[in-house]
Amino acid sequence: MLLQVRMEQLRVLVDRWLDELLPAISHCPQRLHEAMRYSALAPGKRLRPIMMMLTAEMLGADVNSVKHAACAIECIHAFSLIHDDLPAIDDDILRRGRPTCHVQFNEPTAILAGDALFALAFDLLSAPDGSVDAASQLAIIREVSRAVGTQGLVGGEMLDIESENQAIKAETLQLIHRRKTGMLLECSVVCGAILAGGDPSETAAIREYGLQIGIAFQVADDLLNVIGDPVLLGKATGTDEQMGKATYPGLYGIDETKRILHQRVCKAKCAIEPFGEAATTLLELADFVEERKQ
Ligand code: GRG
Repeated sequence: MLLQVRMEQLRVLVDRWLDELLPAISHCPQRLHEAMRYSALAPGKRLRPIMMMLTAEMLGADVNSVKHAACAIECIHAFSLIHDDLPAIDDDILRRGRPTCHVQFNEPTAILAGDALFALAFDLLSAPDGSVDAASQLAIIREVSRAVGTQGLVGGEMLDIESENQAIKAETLQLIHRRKTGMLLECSVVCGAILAGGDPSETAAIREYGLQIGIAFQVADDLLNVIGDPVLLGKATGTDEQMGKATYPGLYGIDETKRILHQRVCKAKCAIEPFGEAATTLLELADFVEERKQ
């Protein structure tokens, strides 16, 4: 099956799950629930849950078996986007082709919607689930906590802010990209492997795939911020330069950045070669990360 068709099937499934698991607007506090649903259900790629589902599938599990964890990761992603767009951080007005959460609602509501999505994520990860054993559930909670904390998203965002308008070294830039973006993508595939009962060597190979794809994804994001189409992306371009952000095109130029991106994608594909034909979709997904326009 074509990768695009499979991704679209899984995206629709994730949206159905999210619609079911997010609090209803009719429940109090209605405005908060409206803001949570506005951001979490906005048209995005759902790449992290899709990667988790494809990893579980590669190891022989049913995609439905990762439902709660997949939605938890997407809630955390939506949370990070809401907070990233706030006036105190990037001050963006457009996300996923729509006004950002604080523009559509207001700043306090956006902050609280992000916080509530974060809490919902851990509620989903820890919910009693007959199909997952307690040890695996604890392992994924730990994995997600680490991907979000000071060594993950939050720490990466802090380093990113501190690096604005500074001349930084290549290693620092890589660290920022790995933490700010890479860790949640890596965590998505590792959770998929844990939930599917992957053995330690399988999980290590999948972690390496996630690590490389995670960095590649942010390198591609840097490129798209320079040469991408804002209509396709659903957000403004040129913002990194305006904010004095540390980026790969800024440090290496466009051509070298494309070469680095290709190198990361090759490393990712190499890591999952041992899975043979079962890895076909994740291999194609690696190419998608390199070639994506949105
Ligand atoms: C505690 C979760 C948390 C966050 C607070 C604000 C912050 C710290 C971190 C920001 C992290 C961030 C927004 C990194 C950028 C990652 C990135 C490239 C996002 C775009 O992902 P896509 O392209 O978006 O998958 P869609 O809209 O398709 O889901």
